[in-house]
Amino acid sequence: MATVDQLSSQEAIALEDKHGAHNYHPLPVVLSKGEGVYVWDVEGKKYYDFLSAYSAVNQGHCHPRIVNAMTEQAKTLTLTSRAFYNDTLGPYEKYATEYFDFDKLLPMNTGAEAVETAIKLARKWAYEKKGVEEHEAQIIVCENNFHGRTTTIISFSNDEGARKNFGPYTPGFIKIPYDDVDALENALKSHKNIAGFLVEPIQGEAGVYTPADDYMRKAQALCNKHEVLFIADEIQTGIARTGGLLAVCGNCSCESHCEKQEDTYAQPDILILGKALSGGAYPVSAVLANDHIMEVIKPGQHGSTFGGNPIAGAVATAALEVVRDEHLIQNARKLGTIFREKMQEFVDSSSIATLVRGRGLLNAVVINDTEDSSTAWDICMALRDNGLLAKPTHGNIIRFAPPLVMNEKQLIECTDIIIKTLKQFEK
Ligand code: IF1
Repeated sequence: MATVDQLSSQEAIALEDKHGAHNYHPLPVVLSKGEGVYVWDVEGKKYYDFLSAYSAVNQGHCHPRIVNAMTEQAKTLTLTSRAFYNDTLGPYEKYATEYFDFDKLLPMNTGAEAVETAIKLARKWAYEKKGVEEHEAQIIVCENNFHGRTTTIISFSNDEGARKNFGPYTPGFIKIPYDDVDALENALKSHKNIAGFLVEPIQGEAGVYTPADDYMRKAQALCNKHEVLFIADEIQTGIARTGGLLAVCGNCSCESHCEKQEDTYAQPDILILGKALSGGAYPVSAVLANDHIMEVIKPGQHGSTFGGNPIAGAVATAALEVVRDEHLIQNARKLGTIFREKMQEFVDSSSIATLVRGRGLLNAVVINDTEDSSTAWDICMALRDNGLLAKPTHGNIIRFAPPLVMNEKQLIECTDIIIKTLKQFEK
């Protein structure tokens, strides 16, 4: 086979185009190296990464501690399957359950698998604990959700591209508007077979749509009242990204764990994690719940060949340690505030950017053009040329989510790049 290390960007793109399925439309930049907040393309040009692999690389690219945990484990034992025990899973489960304050963890690999796991868990709990009649369980979800791409998950999406011609769809989901406590209450009152309410604390794909500060707390209270499981998909928002250990923590002030502030804090019954659980080094996801819920799953009823494998346990433990030891929650909160202040100042006098929103270091800028225009894409191309990588979501919204190991000086350099670039598009 031909050596790949001398590929030019054009050649790499041509190869993917010819031999790969066209299920993505990437920004034309071919990356070959990453370190901390930076990535480099094959021609050696350096960029600030403002996507962080959709918030998987919160700890920064190739974090030495995570890479070391991974390579040491890879040299020792990689996979046993769950037919046998291994000596990293137990310690990892103990560490992670204490970290997030749950009794039990169920390990999977990708985010979508973890969401599937949560759905199965909630349904089984509804039949066996709540007494819902067989095959009647319903799960409430929100409009414009993004929870992954399995057949069941896209069944309750309202994104045409994600759904169309992939049917028949899995039944058992009720869709309500996001950030609407009354709609949730009505749904809970009008259906008696509800197992759970599955929700993103901030809707990432919908354009970093940030709900009212008390939405999560009120939703949780309603779920409790109606004996319905409150299921938080923190795959994108969790693990320091939004300036709390979890985004359900709202704007509470976190040290190594959340101070459970009354007005914003919500404790999910089922917590779904992925992405940054490994710092982007490896596909690691997890579902956490307390015993009275998790105990409905018995041997043979759910699992995965790679779930809970030794590398995953070693990598996830290191990734969580980095978040704690490097105070990434506090850094995301501090830098997020600076980012929004700087961008708001620009937005106030800009004709091209109309709005900045987000929490911690998960932010978005809304571009003053229609959803089907190419303006946001063109801006991302110009950002690329100016040394910063970001991606549009929903046509006219640009998401800005750098690794959380960024420092203040770097962030200000980045807001300067972003503002300078946006100014090129001022009408
Ligand atoms: C892609 C979006 C982000 C997620 C939430 C579950 C999953 C995701 C809240 C599934 C995954 C990713 C997948 C990625 C694009 C990306 C994304 F733009 F589509 F919405 F991050 F914003 N729940 N989100 O955000 O996790 O199975 O992918 O591990 O390429 O599709 P997964």
